[in-house]
Amino acid sequence: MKFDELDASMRVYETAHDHCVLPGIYMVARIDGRSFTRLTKESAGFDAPFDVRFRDLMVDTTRHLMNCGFKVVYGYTESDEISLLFDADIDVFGRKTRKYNSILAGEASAKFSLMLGALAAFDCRISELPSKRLVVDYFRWRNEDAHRNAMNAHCYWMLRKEGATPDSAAAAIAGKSLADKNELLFSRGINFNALPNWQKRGVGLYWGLEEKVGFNPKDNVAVVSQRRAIVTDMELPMRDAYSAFVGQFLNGA
Ligand SMILES: Nc1nc2c(ncn2[C@@H]2O[C@H](COP(=O)(O)OP(=O)(O)OP(=O)(O)O)[C@@H](O)[C@H]2O)c(=O)[nH]1
Ligand SMILES: [Mg+2]
Repeated sequence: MKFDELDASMRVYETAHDHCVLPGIYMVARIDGRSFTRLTKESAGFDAPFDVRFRDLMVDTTRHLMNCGFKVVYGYTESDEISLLFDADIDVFGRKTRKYNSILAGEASAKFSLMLGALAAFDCRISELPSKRLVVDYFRWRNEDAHRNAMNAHCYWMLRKEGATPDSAAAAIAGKSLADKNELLFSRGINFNALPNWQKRGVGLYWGLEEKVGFNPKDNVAVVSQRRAIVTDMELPMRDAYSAFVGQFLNGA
């Protein structure tokens, strides 16, 4: 068989089931650390429940994903996950989900591993959302997941640090309401409301303008110009205010 024939006959097995997201459907990718419960505990020695060094690795990975060839209008990270909202009109790779999933998981794994100095891997999945309302609901979901995770993680690690075993700490929290968990923390002197917002709400990244001071040697004067840069927001709003905040990235789309 000639190479051209072989090429065409084999290529079909790779591409026949390629899935492309239809025009007009919003795409959101979620990239999640693989087995990070073990990674954060065993290999890297991160503080629990929250570690600023871990947060900054996730933020820097998010920034990298916003700069690696896909038009991302909003990035969001909490715990070991990253969500990316793509521009509504994105058409890179013909909107083939195979390319988005594999490239984003690969770029995140490479960037995070290089910064950590140890092997770390991420998976990736795409949500296909047919309305602005569902995009807002998606980000509300992850924002509220961050809040619940933070409450559970603070309760769990407070009990562990008091000497509870992993099983007894988990059992003590299971089935408790948010109010009960709040009380439990308060009884040990921890005011959940006063904890840093990035722990309870996650971190948002979006494009803004940054001033850059240059120098014009001809006229011997300083010149200020503006350029696009990624803003890292550690003080995200909650609930309806967060819905309105996410809505601004969909305006004009
Ligand atoms: N110590 C520490 N752990 C963290 C921090 N942020 C996230 N994690 C851990 O990251 C893990 C993320 O949870 P999951 O994604 O559900 O679990 P996973 O082990 O990664 O499992 P898969 O995603 O299914 O592969 C949790 O166990 C968190 O405790 C942090 O700042 N410090
Ligand atoms: Mg994970």
